[in-house]
Amino acid sequence: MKKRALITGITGQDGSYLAELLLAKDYDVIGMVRRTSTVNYERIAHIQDRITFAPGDLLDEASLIEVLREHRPDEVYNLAAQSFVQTSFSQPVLTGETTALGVTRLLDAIRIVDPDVRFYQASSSEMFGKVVEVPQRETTPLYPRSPYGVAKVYGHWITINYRESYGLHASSGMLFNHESPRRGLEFVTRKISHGVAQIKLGRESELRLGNLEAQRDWGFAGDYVEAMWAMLQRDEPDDYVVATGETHSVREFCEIAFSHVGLDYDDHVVVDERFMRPAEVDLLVGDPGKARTVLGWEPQVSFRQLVEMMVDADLALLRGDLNDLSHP
Ligand code: NAP
Ligand code: F7E
Repeated sequence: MKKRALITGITGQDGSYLAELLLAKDYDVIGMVRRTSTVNYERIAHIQDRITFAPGDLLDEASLIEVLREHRPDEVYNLAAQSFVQTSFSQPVLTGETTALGVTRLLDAIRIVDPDVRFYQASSSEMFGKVVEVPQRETTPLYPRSPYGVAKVYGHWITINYRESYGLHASSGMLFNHESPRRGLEFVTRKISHGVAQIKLGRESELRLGNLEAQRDWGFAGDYVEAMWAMLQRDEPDDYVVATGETHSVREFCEIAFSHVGLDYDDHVVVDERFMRPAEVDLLVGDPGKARTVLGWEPQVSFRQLVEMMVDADLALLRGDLNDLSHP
């Protein structure tokens, strides 16, 4: 019998890579999509005809119950969220409804429809925020620094609570930043790679950024979805940090991205207060030891390879060599 997986957030960066991975493993893939005024399937256009789409919204529990009743998945990957930290400061209540309470709605729908479903929650390194331990591991105390981080802490703990209260096979991936050519343009890595490509092609001259000293543990999204799948194949549900174990600053990302196309970031990057946050997460670096030992997971793409892959993809996209986001 073919396994069946439901992915919420299938139109997002991670949803597209996870759908590719599960299709390659011969799963039936059900993608939950919310109503939008225009279709936004750019990241999954190349696999769209192999996915079954199901209408639903994390804000509406009845729609989640309906999706589960109709499609009866074996595994549910909850990737949907209001995922942009900056927006969580201007829309804290919406962020809480989606990123925090949305997890409860989905867990409750699973409890009602089929408590044997295996559940993955997309937890985040933003939960560590103002870090109290370096590197951060599964047991590091949480200290979120944004409404997004606070909402993810809620989602993380409600997942643990449903596991302990109702015996659900519910696991959390505490994933550090992961990027790709399919990353949203508002996130700093893609903003830089896209900006570099625009400048290289003579369409822009400057790139306006916020805090260049922030440090992140950046990996490749295509590697990280492998860890999500591996967690749900374990007999016992659990929580895992997924990270590279290396940290780099936004400034370093700029240096490599600009120099890859023969430019100096100092000639083009302008610091702009508008992109600073009310409270910042200064340093993140994860310890992926448990994921390595228990899941056998290892990241394959290095920091430099990631930066160069993103710049090359944006150059190709802007030159018109690519017409969708199905690469790499
Ligand atoms: P993303 O590209 O922003 O995708 C978010 C997805 O959530 C989109 O498909 C979006 O649909 C969907 N969504 C938003 N609100 C929804 C709602 N009310 N109901 C149903 N769907 C909704 O995010 P990502 O980078 O792929 O991240 C995937 C998950 O991992 C998120 O939960 C994120 O918070 C978490 N995470 C990400 C990282 C990272 O570095 N990427 C690290 C740790 C954790 P539309 O296309 O319709 O907007
Ligand atoms: O910011 C700094 C900014 O928006 C990274 C989400 O996927 O990862 C992501 O959250 C850093 C911050 O990602 C700009 O201040 C400087 O320190 O790319 P970001 P994030 O906030 O780390 C976590 C793990 C998630 O879970 C989230 O869903 O870069 N920065 N200048 C800037 N950031 C942005 N966006 N734009 C700038 O101009």
